[in-house]
Amino acid sequence: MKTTEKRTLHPTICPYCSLGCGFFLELEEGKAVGIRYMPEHPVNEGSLCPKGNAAPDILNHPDRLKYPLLKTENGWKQLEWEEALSLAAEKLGTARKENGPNSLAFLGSAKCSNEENYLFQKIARLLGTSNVDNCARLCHASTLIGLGKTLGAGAMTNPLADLSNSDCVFVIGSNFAENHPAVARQVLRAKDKGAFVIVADPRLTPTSWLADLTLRLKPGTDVALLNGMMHVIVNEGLLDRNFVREKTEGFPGLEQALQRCCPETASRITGIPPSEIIKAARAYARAGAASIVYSMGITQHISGTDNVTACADLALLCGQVGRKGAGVLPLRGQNNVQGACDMGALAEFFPGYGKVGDAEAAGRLKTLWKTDKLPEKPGLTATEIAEAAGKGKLKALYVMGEDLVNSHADSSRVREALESLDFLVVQDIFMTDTAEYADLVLPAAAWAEKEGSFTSTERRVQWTDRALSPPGEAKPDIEILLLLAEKLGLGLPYRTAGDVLAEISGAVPSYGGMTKERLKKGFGLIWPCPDSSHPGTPVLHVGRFKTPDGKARLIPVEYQSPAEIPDPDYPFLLTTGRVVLHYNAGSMSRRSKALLEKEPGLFVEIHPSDAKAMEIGEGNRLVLETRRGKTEATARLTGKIGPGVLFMPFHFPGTNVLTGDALDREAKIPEFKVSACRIRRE
Ligand SMILES: Nc1nc2c(c(=O)[nH]1)N[C@H]1C(S)=C(S)[C@@H](COP(=O)(O)OP(=O)(O)OC[C@H]3O[C@@H](n4cnc5c(=O)[nH]c(N)nc54)[C@H](O)[C@@H]3O)O[C@H]1N2
Ligand SMILES: Nc1nc2c(c(=O)[nH]1)N[C@H]1C(S)=C(S)[C@@H](COP(=O)(O)OP(=O)(O)OC[C@H]3O[C@@H](n4cnc5c(=O)[nH]c(N)nc54)[C@H](O)[C@@H]3O)O[C@H]1N2
Ligand code: SF4
Ligand SMILES: [Mo]
Repeated sequence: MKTTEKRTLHPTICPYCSLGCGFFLELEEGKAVGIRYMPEHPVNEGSLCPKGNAAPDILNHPDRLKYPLLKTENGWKQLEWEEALSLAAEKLGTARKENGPNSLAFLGSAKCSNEENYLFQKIARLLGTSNVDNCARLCHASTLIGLGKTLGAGAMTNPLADLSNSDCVFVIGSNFAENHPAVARQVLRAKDKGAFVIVADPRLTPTSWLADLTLRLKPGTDVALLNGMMHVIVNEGLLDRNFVREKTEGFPGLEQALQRCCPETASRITGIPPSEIIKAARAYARAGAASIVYSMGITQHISGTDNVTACADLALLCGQVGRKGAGVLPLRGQNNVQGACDMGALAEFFPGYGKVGDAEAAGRLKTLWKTDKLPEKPGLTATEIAEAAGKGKLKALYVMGEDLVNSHADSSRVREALESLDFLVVQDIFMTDTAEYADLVLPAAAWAEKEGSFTSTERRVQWTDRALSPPGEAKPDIEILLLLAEKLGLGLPYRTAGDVLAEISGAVPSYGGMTKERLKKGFGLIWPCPDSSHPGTPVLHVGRFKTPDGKARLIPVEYQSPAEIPDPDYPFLLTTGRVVLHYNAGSMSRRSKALLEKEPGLFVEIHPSDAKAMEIGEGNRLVLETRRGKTEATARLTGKIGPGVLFMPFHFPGTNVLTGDALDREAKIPEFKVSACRIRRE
């Protein structure tokens, strides 16, 4: 802890996105009064984006939840913790006894620490269910599956700073200039050294301004683009034959499948001229070291897993992985989504990605947890909970830090599902639209009000200490969970986050060498860090892949069209995403005056030619309608999207009333990036 005259400086990590930028909170008389930059931090080197700069607003906001609240006929009633947790334990226990453990479901939080998510999934599994998941299901579930089956690990292969060593950066479906701003610095450094940057995105975004080649493909056509590029690479002999022979399996099958997708075919599907597909293929394959950077434009489709698989195939074909400057970089979303997944807050994975259903993985965990019973089948994913609740299969839901009413697809269905539950607990730092449906609301401490570890997108595990006290009677999630476990009779033997981390290091092999003391030194450790003398592993897949036989898999995939495409009734293609000033469903960023003043409400981008044809002017109120529902937004005219396409952020309530719940068959991620929509002036 550093001190200035009156103020104390407390090192911390940004609570918004997955980059894990560091800064100092300025404290005065126990209150957060500002921030101070941390130039020595290896990720952000001092700078922060607008959300990081506004982070203290979260801590000080008058809306913070301060007491446990029970819903009564006369509104919310304040409860003592003792009463609140007894009630939660009793209701969970009753549902379990009357309807079996799988009538319970648990949504973990990518905003909470590793220790909290580990405990959360442990409680669920000790109660007998694997119905535990987190928002990665809406985000990078396709990465976990797609990179898992090709490379053997569903995580970023190289650290962010290594992007500056790439000779070619292929950005596909990522708008990092707005959503992971510190990444832009590394790409600019690569450009300084002469790197060629390709950006494949249906929209022109601030990231596009970094591009030497811009590929404005039709939404949902990435497999065709990637197959078209690979076709060129194979036919022109630009592949890395030695790498393919020595380090991969499956080339003949891929080679054969690629013959069906020449650049002309890819062009018909994507709308990109064949010459540009060829140019991109040559630039990527010929580069000494090339990286693929991708994010939601790739993952949030019914073909999300296929998209990710095709990205991995491209990298493998060209030997562009496992080296300095050569890698596959899925930019993760939330500040601890990587960690929530590593900790097993996932329906189909135990901590450390042992598969639920695999007897050996279960055996190891049973020994560690000293239990003779664990769920044998994968549970319901976050995206299957609504349906199960609607059918009456789910009776009680415990939500720790997720605003599913505004972040899951088809909000009306989510609302109905929440209404049909016998019991809903929501543990959050603010009263969200989801919490409004709860029977019991539990007030949680925010990141700086507790201690624990958080894993960033580059697998960097960092520890933060408590800087200040939570408001009112709010408690750290870890404390709430430990008290609840006691009431449930689960008898978990920890007192602190450090104790939980000690168990994590036994349960998750890549965290084997991590202790609170080691994480606090410097800027954390990058997993895998298997033992106490291991320095961490910034670059994955050097020498061998993380598959059982050490070889990567080349897996062919075929283009399939999105679940819903525009038709005469719903002629527009609506795509949804993000802007720099707000964050996800907005519970945090909409509570910052500085952010809200600059971006105050829901808008929809429309191409000027469509606006003209429909006599829509800048700032007009529009009604948007899909097969799921209707919402209103303010029109913004821009040529940055194509004709026939609409773009909306989901930072304000309303957007997900429109989106559909068609799921990727393997990863169960919804297709947030494509819906058929119609519009009219209000
Ligand atoms: N400012 C800000 N930063 C954030 C967040 C936030 O809400 N606000 N959220 C965090 C989270 S949880 C996440 S997951 C990340 C997400 O970060 P990103 O993935 O960068 O976010 P998105 O805006 O959802 O989508 C990225 C881009 O994909 C493009 N796209 C849409 N459809 C397609 C397609 O079919 N193909 C291709 N190639 N591109 C397509 C969009 O036009 C968009 O520019 O950001 C994190 N950081
Ligand atoms: N249409 C559309 N929908 C999308 C997407 C899209 O691109 N388009 N993207 C999807 C993606 S990638 C994601 S990741 C999801 C995100 O979906 P959510 O995870 O639901 O989004 P957030 O708004 O970040 O919600 C996090 C919640 O955690 C609370 N919180 C913050 N800190 C803490 C804490 O320490 N403890 C507790 N208990 N709670 C805390 C916040 O107040 C907030 O209510 O949205 C998805 N939804
Ligand atoms: S880039 Fe991400 S981690 Fe860094 S300041 Fe912005 S929101 Fe925070
Ligand atoms: Mo995300």
